[in-house]
Amino acid sequence: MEKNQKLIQWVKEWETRCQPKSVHWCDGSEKENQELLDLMVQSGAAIKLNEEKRPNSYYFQSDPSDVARVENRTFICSEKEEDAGPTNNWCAPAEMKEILTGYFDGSMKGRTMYVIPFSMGPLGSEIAHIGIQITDSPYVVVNMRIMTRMGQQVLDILGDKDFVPCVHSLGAPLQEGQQDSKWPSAPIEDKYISHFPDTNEIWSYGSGYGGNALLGKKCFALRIASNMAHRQGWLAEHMLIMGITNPKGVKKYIAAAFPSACGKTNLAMLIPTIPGWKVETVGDDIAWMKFGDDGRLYAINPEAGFFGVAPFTSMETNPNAMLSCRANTIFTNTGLTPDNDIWWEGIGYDIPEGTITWTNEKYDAANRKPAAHPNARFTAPAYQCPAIDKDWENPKGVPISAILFGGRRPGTLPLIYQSFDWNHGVFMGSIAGSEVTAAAIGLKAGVRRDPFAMLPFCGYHMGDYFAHWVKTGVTAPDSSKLPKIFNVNWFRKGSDGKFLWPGYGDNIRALAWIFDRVEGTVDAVQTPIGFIPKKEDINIAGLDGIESKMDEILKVDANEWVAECDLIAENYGQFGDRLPKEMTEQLEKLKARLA
Ligand code: O2Y
Ligand code: MN
Repeated sequence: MEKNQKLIQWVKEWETRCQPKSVHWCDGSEKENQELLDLMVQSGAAIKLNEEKRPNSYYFQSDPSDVARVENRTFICSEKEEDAGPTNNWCAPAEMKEILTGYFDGSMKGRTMYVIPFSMGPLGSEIAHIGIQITDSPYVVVNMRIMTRMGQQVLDILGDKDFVPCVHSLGAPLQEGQQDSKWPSAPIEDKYISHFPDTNEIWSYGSGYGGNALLGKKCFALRIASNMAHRQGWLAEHMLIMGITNPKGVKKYIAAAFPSACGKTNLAMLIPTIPGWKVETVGDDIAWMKFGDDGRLYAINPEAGFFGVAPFTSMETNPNAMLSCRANTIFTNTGLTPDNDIWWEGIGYDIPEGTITWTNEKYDAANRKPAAHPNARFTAPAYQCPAIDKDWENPKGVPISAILFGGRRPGTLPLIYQSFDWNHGVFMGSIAGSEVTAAAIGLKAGVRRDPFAMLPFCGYHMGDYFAHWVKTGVTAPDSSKLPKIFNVNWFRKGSDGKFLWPGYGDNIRALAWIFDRVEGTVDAVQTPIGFIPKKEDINIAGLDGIESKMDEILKVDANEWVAECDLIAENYGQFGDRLPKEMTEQLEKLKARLA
């Protein structure tokens, strides 16, 4: 059948190990997809939603113990421990493979083993890469069909070339006659999300949820791809990609990195509140970037769908996301209404009487349990987004003019500041983070640094990753064509504890300044931390009561920044001699400018 001998051998090896009852090679067809969905409806794993309200869409409830990525069960298994760095859990590859071989032994008994050929990136793009995922989860297959380009056409392109082998098992073998559960998975202590960067392999065991199981996303497109990019001289980043067109019809693309749960999907799909501006979406989560023949940095979205957070997505906060999931969508862990539609907190209308929660109980406002899990998701095809960019599948990618970093910072950071140069921009990325107040979730209160929003996703030593960014600036074919770098902070609060900036569609007002800086049509004020806008250059027309807040919104307080420098130095300490000297220099220069 297939001529890729490595692939055939590899599938055989895993079939022997996992002992499934059958093996199914996914062709990605509509028929195959429907058969899998029907199978899951019959088994009780899925519910078909109301065809009138939510055409061709399905509803799933996960096991309550399997609801999100599990960072403490995620491992980078590089040969040398020091190559994983202080921000990753490490285990020696041989040791991890021995442990996991034991777990995988017979792990697919009673189940079908699916072989999913998938492309991260437009088929045939020079920036794209092919993976093959083995899984015993039909839920994973139907999700991968939305999130990636999947099926026979990928095998046709693969030929006898290399691929990234991704193995996944739910870790729930079925004994003869045993009734399956609605969401099979293994207990938390038996879950392993393991990456082998030296051999480009992924072995994931015990979880059926999101980033743990849809291996093309965080595991491949970020943790393994960041290693490939490091070796090969490109960038694999946790960044949205958007096109912005100004009222004169000039268009530019930007990429933006924000920690998880900072509104990346909302920004990628923003509807501008100032007339004449247009935003179009290329991707909402991941960017792969390479220099093109013209010396500019080009980005593709390696994904083909959105795995978006449902709660608090509404026609008011993100109409484009709501319209993206209007049909042909998989919903996981939302509430389910009596007429078989979905509902979640913040959807913008009252909960219908008789709604069932994600834990399959009748919703009862009195017991304070939400209808949707806070990490409930919709898996929706990207082409359904009304704002999808015409070049979102361009195999060449789109040229990036600006890169943004950001996080949730109630103090210290102004709405926008621009770096003085590339290395200063790398420094800005390296110190990004969010302020954590939620001691309740087991984190120490304070600034949680999330460099480049890659803390959970950088598959190698973070110090080497900073050095890779520095090197990208040095080796760029034409340094004058490098993207300009900015930091944004939508989350600054006033003394009353309220957000100063309105956010959402009004973020275009900050993006417009960034656009004009890239165009070279607007001046800036030089401060110790970088260039900030002149107050009058931010368009605040139509925003009630904002004028009096603009000083506070753009404030750079030297005392706050001196304290920030101490925190940066403390955080940098963990990287030891792998911290590039350029970052230490940037910190010293910042201190000198503040003095
Ligand atoms: O909880 C999960 O498994 C999903 S995590 C996720 C999904 C889509 C986009 N970003 C993220 C993230 O954690 O950054
Ligand atoms: Mn993400």
